[in-house]
Amino acid sequence: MTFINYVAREINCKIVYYGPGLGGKTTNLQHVYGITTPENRGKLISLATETERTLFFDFLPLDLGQIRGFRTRFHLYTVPGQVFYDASRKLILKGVDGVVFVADSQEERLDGNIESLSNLRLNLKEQGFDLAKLPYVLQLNKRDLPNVLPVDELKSVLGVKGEPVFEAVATTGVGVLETLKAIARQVLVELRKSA
Ligand SMILES: Nc1nc2c(ncn2[C@@H]2O[C@H](COP(=O)(O)OP(=O)(O)OP(=O)(O)O)[C@@H](O)[C@H]2O)c(=O)[nH]1
Ligand SMILES: [Mg+2]
Repeated sequence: MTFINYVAREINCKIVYYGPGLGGKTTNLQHVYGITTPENRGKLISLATETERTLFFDFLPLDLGQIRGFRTRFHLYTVPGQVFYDASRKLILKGVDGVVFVADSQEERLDGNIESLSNLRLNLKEQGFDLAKLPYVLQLNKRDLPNVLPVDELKSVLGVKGEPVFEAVATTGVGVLETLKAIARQVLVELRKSA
C-alpha cells in the first residue's frame, strides 16, 4: 500500500523482488545500487548468511524525482528465496505495491521457479492481494548461462497475465534497469488511479 505523507510531501512505494533461491534477486539490487548516484539512493542494507544467501531481506531506498510536488521514493526489497524462510517472505510482502519475479532461466531450476511462483500467489492471497491485479514484472535472469530454457517456454510456464517480461544477466546489469523501470511505471499508474 502506497504511503503518502502529505506533511513531508513524500510518496513511498514498496517493490518486492521475489523468486527462487540463487535466482539473482540480491544481485539485481546490488546493480541498481551501483549505478545510482548517492543523492538518489540510501544505503543498501543486506541481512545475509555467511555464504551470501539472503537471510531476511535486502533493502534499498531510491529517490525517483517528483510527482506533482511530491518526492517519490521507491523502497526495493528482496525476499530470501530458500524454501524454509517462508515466514520472512510473508512479512516482507506486507504493504507491497509491486512485485518483480526473478526467475532462474536454467533448465534445472524450472521446478524451483514454479514452486516459488505458487508460493508468491499463496502469500499474496494471505495478505489480501491478488496477483492478477498487482503491478507485476517477470524477469528471466541468468541468460548468459549455457543450460537455459528458451524464453518462449519460460514465458508460457511462468507468465501470469501478459506481464512485461525482460531477459537479464543481473551480474553484468543486462535488463536490470529495464525491469525496475517497468515495475515503477506500473506502480505509478496505479498511484494516479487512486489519487
Ligand atoms: N551467471 C550468472 N550468475 C548470476 C546471475 N545473476 C546472479 N548470479 C549469481 O547467482 C548467485 C546468486 O545470486 P543472488 O543475487 O545472491 O541470488 P538471490 O536470488 O538473492 O538468492 P537468495 O538470497 O538465496 O534468495 C550469485 O553467485 C550471483 O553472482 C546471472 O545473470 N548470471
Ligand atoms: Mg538474496
